[in-house]
Amino acid sequence: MLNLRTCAAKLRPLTASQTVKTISQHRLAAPRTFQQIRCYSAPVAAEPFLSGTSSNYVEEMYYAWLENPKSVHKSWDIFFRNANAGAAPGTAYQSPPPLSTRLSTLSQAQFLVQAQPNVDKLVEDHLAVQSLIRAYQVRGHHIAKLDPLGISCVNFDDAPVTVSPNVDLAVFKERLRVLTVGGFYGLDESDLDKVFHLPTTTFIGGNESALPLREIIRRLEMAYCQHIGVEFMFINDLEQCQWIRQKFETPGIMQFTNEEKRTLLARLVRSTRFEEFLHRKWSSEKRFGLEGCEVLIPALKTIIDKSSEKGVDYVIMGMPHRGRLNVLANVIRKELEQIFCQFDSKLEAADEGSGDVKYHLGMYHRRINRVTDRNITLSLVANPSHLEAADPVVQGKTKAEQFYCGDTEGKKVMSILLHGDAAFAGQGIVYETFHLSDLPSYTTHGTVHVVVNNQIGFTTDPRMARSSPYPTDVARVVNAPIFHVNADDPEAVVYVCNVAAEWRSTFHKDVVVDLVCYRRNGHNEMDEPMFTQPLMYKQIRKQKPVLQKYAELLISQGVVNQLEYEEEIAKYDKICEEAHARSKDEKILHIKHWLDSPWPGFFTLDGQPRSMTCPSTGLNEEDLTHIGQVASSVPVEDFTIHGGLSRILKTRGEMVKNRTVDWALAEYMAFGSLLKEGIHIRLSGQDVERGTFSHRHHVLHDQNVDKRTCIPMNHLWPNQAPYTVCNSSLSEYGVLGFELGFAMASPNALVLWEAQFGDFHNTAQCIIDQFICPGQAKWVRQNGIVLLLPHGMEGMGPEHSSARPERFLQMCNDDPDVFPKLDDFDVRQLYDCNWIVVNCSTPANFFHVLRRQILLPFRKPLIIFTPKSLLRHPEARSSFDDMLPGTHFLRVIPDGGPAAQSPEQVKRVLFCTGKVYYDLTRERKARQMEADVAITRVEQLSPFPFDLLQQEAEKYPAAELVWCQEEHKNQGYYDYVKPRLRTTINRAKPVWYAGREPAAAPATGNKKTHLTELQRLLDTAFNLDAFKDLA
Ligand SMILES: Cc1ncc(C[n+]2csc(CCOP(=O)(O)OP(=O)(O)O)c2C)c(N)n1
Ligand SMILES: [Mg+2]
Repeated sequence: MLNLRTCAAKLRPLTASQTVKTISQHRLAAPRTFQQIRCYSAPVAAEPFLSGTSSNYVEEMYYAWLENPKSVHKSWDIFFRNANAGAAPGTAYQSPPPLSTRLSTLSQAQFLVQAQPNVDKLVEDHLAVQSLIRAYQVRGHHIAKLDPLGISCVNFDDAPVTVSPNVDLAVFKERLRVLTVGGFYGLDESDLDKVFHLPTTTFIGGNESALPLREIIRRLEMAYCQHIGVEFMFINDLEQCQWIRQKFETPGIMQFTNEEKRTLLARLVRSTRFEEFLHRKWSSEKRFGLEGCEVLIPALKTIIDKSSEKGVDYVIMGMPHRGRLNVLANVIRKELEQIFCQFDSKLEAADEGSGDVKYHLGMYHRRINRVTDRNITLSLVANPSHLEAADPVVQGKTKAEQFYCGDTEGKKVMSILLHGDAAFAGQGIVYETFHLSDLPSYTTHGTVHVVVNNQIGFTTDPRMARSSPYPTDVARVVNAPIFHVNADDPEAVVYVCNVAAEWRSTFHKDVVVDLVCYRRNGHNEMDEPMFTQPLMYKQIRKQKPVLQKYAELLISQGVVNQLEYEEEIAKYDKICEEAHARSKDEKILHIKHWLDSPWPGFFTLDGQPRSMTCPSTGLNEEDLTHIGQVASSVPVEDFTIHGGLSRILKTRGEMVKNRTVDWALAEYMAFGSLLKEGIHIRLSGQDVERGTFSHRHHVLHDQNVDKRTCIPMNHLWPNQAPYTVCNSSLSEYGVLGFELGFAMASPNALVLWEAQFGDFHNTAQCIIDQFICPGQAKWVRQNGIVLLLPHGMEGMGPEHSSARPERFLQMCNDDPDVFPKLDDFDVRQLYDCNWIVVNCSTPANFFHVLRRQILLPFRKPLIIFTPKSLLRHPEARSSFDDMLPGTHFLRVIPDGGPAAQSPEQVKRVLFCTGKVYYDLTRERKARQMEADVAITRVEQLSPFPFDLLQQEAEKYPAAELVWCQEEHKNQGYYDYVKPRLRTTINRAKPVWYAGREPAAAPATGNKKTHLTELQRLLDTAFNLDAFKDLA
């Protein structure tokens, strides 16, 4: 009996009085002595194989068995079970089961175990404790006290609980109802003082490996249910989960020195007093203040400090309106007078362009980080009002900066993205951007996301703004941990920000900090929030500002005294006042001071292009031949390509021998030649590596070795720039934004985004409308991104037919009614435009326009409508002769046939652009009208080649002028071209239209109708009487 009871006692949880501290002390101490309850002497001595020295070993084994019975040998498992079950001395040991288990032995052991209901209870209790720990880890954030207002809009119980060592089980049972299925897993009051071994999946023990249940609960509450709610258990990587547990569970881990507390207070002073200063000086100006989330400033500074400590020296940020001026002033350290003078409505703008409101402008600043004493560059990307639209742009810029400094793992350059709660949940671009985060050619190796979760979006509260419990749930798709934190607890905020930065530098993955806060004022300072959120705002009115709360706390702790606190305030107020006085000396507003991506060396010191000329974009014969040969070969050994591809490369080789190029080769020539000149090229978009139309084949795939690829373009020249070609995710908004950001980083790169079909660009409309089209006008920054938009009516139906040229043309800034008076027309006109829109009809012209993009002394976005059927059209070929030195991009290609020889005989000039040219020439030939009708191709639509078209029109004095397009009349180019053509001829003649009727859809879905329409437009184009009655 004695033996049985002692053995049972060994396996029973310890009582609270025998805390694990005692156990661990014993476990570490040598020689070991055991208190009575832990004493093995009697039963152990009775076992034939146990001696005094082996008992240590047995004890280790026993602990291991308690945690996991499978972790010990089967024989020990049976021994411990039997001993626990009360086997008589000497009988607990069973020899290991033979391979052919003797049933009688096994069933005897099982009988022993089953005979003891206590064992089941013990196992159940341990399992219950494990489940309990897990429940806190998985769902503790649901009952954390995250909402400073205490009116949590998240639909979880938020019953505040005071965590004291005297755990009140009734309270916890109620709380755990939320956390656990079936309450408390069968544990009850009597279990509170029992000691349980802690699984390896928790760190609440610190140095202890077992704790009384009461303490387990208390520590879990401390870790998971205070002002920090950690959401991470969905992450499917054990090491990452352990890392997070360790950061939040380790007892006493959230400690701050007095110095750190004082720094935090000083940062809160700056943040708070900055808003107060603006409010005092410009009480009726919109500034989208930070009041209610002042802690954002110390939060960001903490992330930057920690990242700098870990080796980051360039941080690229994107953020919405809320608190932006404060971030500029106190995080990026923009000179205060520069910010204040933006409020002066009388200042004139120094720079051309529209400029932008102060809370959209960007910034670039390099300074010393005072905490780490290391240089840090901070850049805030300018953004439009469109919330979250800057996210992919920031990522693209970050990727580019990493690329150019060889930072392949994101150790030096990182991005921080700020979000509002409503926008983060509502805007699809957030999701698209998250899905770029782990793709090899798009990853920035981890972004720290900070959500200013003021629990409202303009006038809409979260119940109406999202279907997910948290605004941050979108981040779960990429396994990003999410740290919710009560923004009224500055130390908790700083703690999670430190962890977030460490997470990023450890795992190079995204992480989210959700600052649960409130918005003290209306959406902007003019708004009355009580109209729509009366109860919330009654509560907000009662809310003590966080600075006051924290100052009182530190004063009560003796960390600072009242006087020091007041001095800190006075010091910063004085800084603001002095800067304000200086701001009055500013006479002119310089948007240039708000540039987010300077290109040192590219412009003159005062920001002008270094010349106003563009050299010939032609290339010498050897280079053309060399590039052509590489493009038609496999430049690595033992590499088997697909037979079909071999034939394609062979055809290419023959073209090179014949000194001709098709579209794909022309592109190759342009890219290859720029690479030689040190220009990095990045081509991104859906399926661009092969090309949607299977014409490009820039990445070769070994047919015998999985994932073995070769990019011949990277085997062209010894010291060439790298070529990046990357199939993107199926996103337009995200990927185009990303490439735009990539192109922002350097003028010495050709960055191209290709749409699968041109019409898909409209899901990226925001990037086109808000960034590409007006970017330079709003933010004085240039961008040379190229959009390749497959376009053309091929009878493929309403989709896939139109890249919507009319939309791009409608947004061009050239005046339809004014003939520009320019000296160096072609380059100057390019300099003045907001973007360049072209539709090339020959491969050579495509080659030239790509090269011109880089050889120009400035950068403009370039929109190219690219062909589909012309990719393989036998006539759509160019000779090397059109690409040699001295040749250049042709804005207009005049007729070179009989019509041009006797221009005065010509009865009609057909102006057109793109692929319809080939239909027109075929038809003209068939009708033998080559001397009657001239066909002039407008290759550069915008800026409009007024000068060249004027020459063309004057060349054919007797001719009618007709614009011909295959697109419907209300689409395509007609509306853009007609008034401009009229201006070139001083409105002396009408400009007629030959093309499809106006329509709602871009094209018919019926092939026959398509062909009928085409024939009809050709008939009109060549019927010289077509416009007689209309004249
Ligand atoms: C794409 C887009 N849609 C609508 C708006 C208009 N708008 C400006 S702020 C705002 C509310 C934003 O709420 P939230 O993201 O929570 O940020 P907060 O203002 O609360 O900081 C809205 C709807 C916008 N700027 N962008
Ligand atoms: Mg909000």
